[in-house]
Amino acid sequence: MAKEISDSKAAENIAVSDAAASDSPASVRSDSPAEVSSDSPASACSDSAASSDFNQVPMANRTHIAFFGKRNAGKSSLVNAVTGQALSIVSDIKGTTTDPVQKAMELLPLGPVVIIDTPGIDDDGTVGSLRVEKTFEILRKTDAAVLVIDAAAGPADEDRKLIDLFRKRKVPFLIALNKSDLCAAEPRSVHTVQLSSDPSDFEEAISVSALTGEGIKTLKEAIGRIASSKEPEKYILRDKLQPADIVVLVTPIDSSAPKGRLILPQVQTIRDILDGHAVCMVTQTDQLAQALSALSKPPKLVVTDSQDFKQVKNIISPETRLTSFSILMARFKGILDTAAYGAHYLQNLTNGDKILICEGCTHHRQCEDIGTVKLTGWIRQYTGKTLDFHFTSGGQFPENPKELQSYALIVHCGGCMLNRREMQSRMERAQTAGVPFTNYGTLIAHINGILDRSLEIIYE
Ligand SMILES: Nc1nc2c(ncn2[C@@H]2O[C@H](COP(=O)(O)OP(=O)(O)O)[C@@H](O)[C@H]2O)c(=O)[nH]1
Ligand code: SF4
Ligand SMILES: [Mg+2]
Repeated sequence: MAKEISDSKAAENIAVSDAAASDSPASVRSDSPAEVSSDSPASACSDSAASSDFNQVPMANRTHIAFFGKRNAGKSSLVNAVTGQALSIVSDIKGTTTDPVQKAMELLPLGPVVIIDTPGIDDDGTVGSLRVEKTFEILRKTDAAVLVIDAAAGPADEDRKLIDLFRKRKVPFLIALNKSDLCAAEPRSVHTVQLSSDPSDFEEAISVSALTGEGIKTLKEAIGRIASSKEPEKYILRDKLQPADIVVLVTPIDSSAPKGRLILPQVQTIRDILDGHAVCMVTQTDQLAQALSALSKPPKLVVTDSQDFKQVKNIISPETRLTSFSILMARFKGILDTAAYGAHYLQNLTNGDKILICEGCTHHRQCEDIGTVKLTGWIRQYTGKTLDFHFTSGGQFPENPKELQSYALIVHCGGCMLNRREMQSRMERAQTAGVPFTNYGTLIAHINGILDRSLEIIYE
């Protein structure tokens, strides 16, 4: 239920409400690194309401707003003040926030967001550096960042490093100078933070106090502004359809399909087609021929689960456009061009090459079955080479360019649980390391000789 933010009476137009989902412990706090950085499989992929409750906006489609800064700057206190909820534990003991804490909620007028509180970036020791690494994992999926600086202490080297990273990665950010109640400075809401001796090297900062509530309304408005300045809305398919076009979706329900429901890419595609006022028919592969014969005209497009590309290709007429959910997801996440290009690298593989297969979450049996069993078999059969397959899942994705360069090819799942920024960050890391990057659907279409056909609907 929506409720006014308690710390600012004036913030009538900015309200928060819980996504029903996020009361699940997994989505509030998650202790596994893989879970934290991948929107938590429990919350994203399987049973937590955070995104498997399809009445809620999936985590991956929410604007991710994260609070960064040194330990004790007041990040947790500010997260609590901005959301009007006691999400994070506040303490003067350094390092109290040990894992990123994230919560899906409505932040009006912005809409569905995930608010993320991170551990400090100045943590030391082995455990400390693991926490810092988790914080950087969060940065890879951050759509808008708030850098919290203790106003009394001023900016430190760690803050400057973070600002460099925000700038390099083009993450919109703002600086919150917290604990203004402790400063005797003149009462202005906006200050500047000098970052180096170069007079032009500064950033504006908003003066706030999590303790007194001063500046919180201004901060929330500013967060709304930077977060909504992100890219325009992206579509899965609807911009390629005319009203009343017919799209047939082929969704095999086998033993590896989740019980009693469809998976997220299928549900999202159905919704997107309906949003475009087109007509959607859903069938299993075995009933596809019957479904097609019941139509008075051929469909505009058939979308299939990638693993049934071959069967579906043999059932439909050669003139009918055909693509897969995974290819549509690659487009939605902004990686399709690279994925289509990368699929051609199969031809160049040689014996002993290492292939990295990445899954965006950990708990999806259907994808796991495709990634670890079917896909590896198809690649071996197609190339005729002896290949060395490696696997990652959830938040794991190599950061180190040397490690990435040890792979001849990276094949990623559709990434339905990862937000666009995270998928693009993975793709860019592979590109920077010079490693071809593709995805399941694109690669399977290539193996079946129908990649060009699968891309027609998108590039026509
Ligand atoms: N005076 C004052 N203290 C604050 C303010 N914000 C946070 N603190 C205190 O600073 C300490 C660290 O806060 P916390 O939110 O846990 O910092 P974090 O480590 O950055 O998450 C706690 O003792 C808070 O009560 C503020 O605006 N004013
Ligand atoms: S496509 Fe990737 S992220 Fe989506 S359910 Fe499958 S493994 Fe998880
Ligand atoms: Mg904290």
